[in-house]
Amino acid sequence: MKHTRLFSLLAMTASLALLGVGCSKPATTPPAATPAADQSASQNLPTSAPVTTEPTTKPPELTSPIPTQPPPDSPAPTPAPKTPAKVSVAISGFSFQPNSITIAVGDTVIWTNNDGAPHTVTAADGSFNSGTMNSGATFSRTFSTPGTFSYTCLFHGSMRGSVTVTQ
Ligand SMILES: [Cu+2]
Repeated sequence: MKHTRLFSLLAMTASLALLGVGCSKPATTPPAATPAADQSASQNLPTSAPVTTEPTTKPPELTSPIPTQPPPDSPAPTPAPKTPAKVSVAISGFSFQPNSITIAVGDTVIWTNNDGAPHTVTAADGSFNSGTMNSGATFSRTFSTPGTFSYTCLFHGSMRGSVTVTQ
């Protein structure tokens, strides 16, 4: 008799255990569904972030500095400091080429004897004189006073030139 009751009790516990296990199995499935809910929640977060953009308030600040730019600061009287120029006169074919030039005060005239024969550049008023210029020689003079200065070649009286110096 005792054995039968024990068997019945064991059977009952075994059945309860089976029921319990069976009940526990469906209970474990719900947790699997929760991650899906979390994913949906995470997807909502990024979409809400872009909505909170606040760059619309900056454009008015950028437009304000543009009209405030000061257009003045253009003092350009241009004193025009003349840079000394160098003018070349060739001595060729027994003539000064060009035989008449106009320069500014401070400019320099450079004569070059391209002839085979010697020549001179001699001022009529004696203010300057190159002396004998052999073939290929050069003579330069800087004119610091305005006026017209005639010159000639001491060897050939027909060779005449002039330098006009303007202020
Ligand atoms: Cu000459």
